[in-house]
Amino acid sequence: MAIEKVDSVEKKKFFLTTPIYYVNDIPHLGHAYTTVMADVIKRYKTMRGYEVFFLTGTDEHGQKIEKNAIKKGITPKELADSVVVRFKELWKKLNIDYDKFIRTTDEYHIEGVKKIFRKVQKNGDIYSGDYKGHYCVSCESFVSDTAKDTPSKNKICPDCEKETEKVVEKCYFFKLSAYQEKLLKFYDENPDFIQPKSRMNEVRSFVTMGLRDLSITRSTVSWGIPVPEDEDQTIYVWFDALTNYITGINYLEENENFNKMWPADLHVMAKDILKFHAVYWPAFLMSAELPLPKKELIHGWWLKDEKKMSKSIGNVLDPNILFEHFNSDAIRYFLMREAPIGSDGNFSHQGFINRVNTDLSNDWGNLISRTGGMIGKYLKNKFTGNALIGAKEKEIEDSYNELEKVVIGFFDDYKFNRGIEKIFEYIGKLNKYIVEKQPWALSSDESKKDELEGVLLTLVRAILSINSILSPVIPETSENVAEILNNKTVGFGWKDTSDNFTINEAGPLFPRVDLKDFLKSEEVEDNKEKRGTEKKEKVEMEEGLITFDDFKKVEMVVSIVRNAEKIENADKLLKLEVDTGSDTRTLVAGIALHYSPSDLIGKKIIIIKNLKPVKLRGVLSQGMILAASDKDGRPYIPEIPQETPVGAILK
Ligand code: ME8
Repeated sequence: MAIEKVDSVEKKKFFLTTPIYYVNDIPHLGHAYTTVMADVIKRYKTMRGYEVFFLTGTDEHGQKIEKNAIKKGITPKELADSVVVRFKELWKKLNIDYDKFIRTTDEYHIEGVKKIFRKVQKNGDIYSGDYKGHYCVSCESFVSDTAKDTPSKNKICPDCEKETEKVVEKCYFFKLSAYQEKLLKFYDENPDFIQPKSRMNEVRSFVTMGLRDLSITRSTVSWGIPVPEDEDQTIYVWFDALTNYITGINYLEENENFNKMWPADLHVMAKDILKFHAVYWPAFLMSAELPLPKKELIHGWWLKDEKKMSKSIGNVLDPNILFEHFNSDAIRYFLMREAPIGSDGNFSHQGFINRVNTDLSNDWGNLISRTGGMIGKYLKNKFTGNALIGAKEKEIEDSYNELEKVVIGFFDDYKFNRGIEKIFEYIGKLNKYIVEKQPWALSSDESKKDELEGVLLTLVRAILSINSILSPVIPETSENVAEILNNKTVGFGWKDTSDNFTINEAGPLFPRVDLKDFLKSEEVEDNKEKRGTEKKEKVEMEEGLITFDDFKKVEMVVSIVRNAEKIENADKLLKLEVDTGSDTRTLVAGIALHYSPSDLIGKKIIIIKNLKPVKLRGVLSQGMILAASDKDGRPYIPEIPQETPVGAILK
């Protein structure tokens, strides 16, 4: 296991890239997956002591973009400019901390591509000829170099199964065939170059079958970088695009920074573009006398309705829809937790919501709010420094240290789903520990005060420790939790925070989302225009009325009052601790003139659970008690039959 590396890697550089995405369409969940993964890797590697440089960007030349722009009646550059904004906006929303965003229409890139082209030419690997064969515009790929049979009419692309175009044109070829043996030797010497190994085997057998020389220019496509000294042709989009990995770190000047950063430590991508990265790219680099990337991490596809999510199939999910209900961490978490890196994942709304509600709302969010609630209730948010740390508490610490080693092992291997799974097993253990220790029982016995403090302190330390190793995946939440627990210690190790400190009160971190609401918003998205007109017609008739759907937005649940007390200097206010069946929370109610605390303790009430929390007299009220009110404002709390279960929903 790689844990020993922690100190030895200090200040080593780590150059990390995503593919540069085509600007023929707006980003979807598949693009988000790769980019979130790279961001998680950046944050994790930074924690491990590396100096990380993260490059992403857009691929803007080629026939696909040219055709799309013509269809839209705009120039390719106009199309690119509008789509680049969409990518950048989404990366911002998803908290992607890239260091550089490269566009292949950037001048330094264009000059850098010309430079490597000249270099490869000078080294004798480029010759002119005629290409006769088929071209897949969707993959931007010469089909006859992957399939050796004679191209027939309407040949189907073996990769995307779309119809190809017949192409006969003058071009320059790259002597790919001359690199077959060199590539096989490189794979033998670097068996970990491609992860997972199964993909390495695919690459090896593809190369073993024989490589044909590759056309690296086009004379029928004008939207591209002109070939140096032959402006009738443009450079093939893949030769142009792959070069971004070096032009993005200043290959043009080949300065100190370039020499420090290159070779890349990790190229991340999906399996659709493996051949370009594992065969063509190393061959181009060998020819240009540059070192080869150290590793390529190949993940699977997000599928929808069992098919690869892709624009041309029309089954893409725009992550912006998810933002209507979830924050960026929920989306990041789902993507990293759900699919094992090498396999495909099928996206379903149900799967998404279950994962987020179960892990983030119930397990992680609840552990924090429960712990915070108890510290507020039993310790008035202040530890006194008398915590008693017993054997059970020591065991919680030891098992965290064990867990951390396992998680580092998985994360170093980019098996994020496995590492996260282990973290959540530990979170489950902490929730059980609360049940076993029963802090509520300890709190009613004055002689057990130090033990109570020990339990709550151990929970705070465990939460802080977990919070730190989860931070690459859910960075925003991690900052909020550190804020709540008043401790911003980062990095690895058990967070042995001082036992004399105060904590801040917390609102819910991941409010639960109802599947029906979630699905409804997608429907709304699909039928926006239609609904717009319907709405106008109905609005006059319906003024003042609410729909059943409006009503359903209000989450009302039967809860039980566990504790009630007066709020100092506020005659009308009572502070209630209520158990809602899924959590314990604090409410502030303006009923103190008519109900005493003892009237309420043990009483079942109805609360509105999804009301935005507000602070009243310094106390955070997370919801509202339902009560009738007469003309003088006297409250009447409805009686709930005693047998009604806590957590029952009113509908
Ligand atoms: O291929 N599931 O760009 P591209 C998972 N410009 N990942 C997916 C996905 C899905 N359904 N769909 C897309 C190109 N991706 C070239 C790359 S690099 C020098 C040039 C992700 O916009 C995944 O990373 O088609 C895949 O490899 C990439 O987007 C393809 O993006």
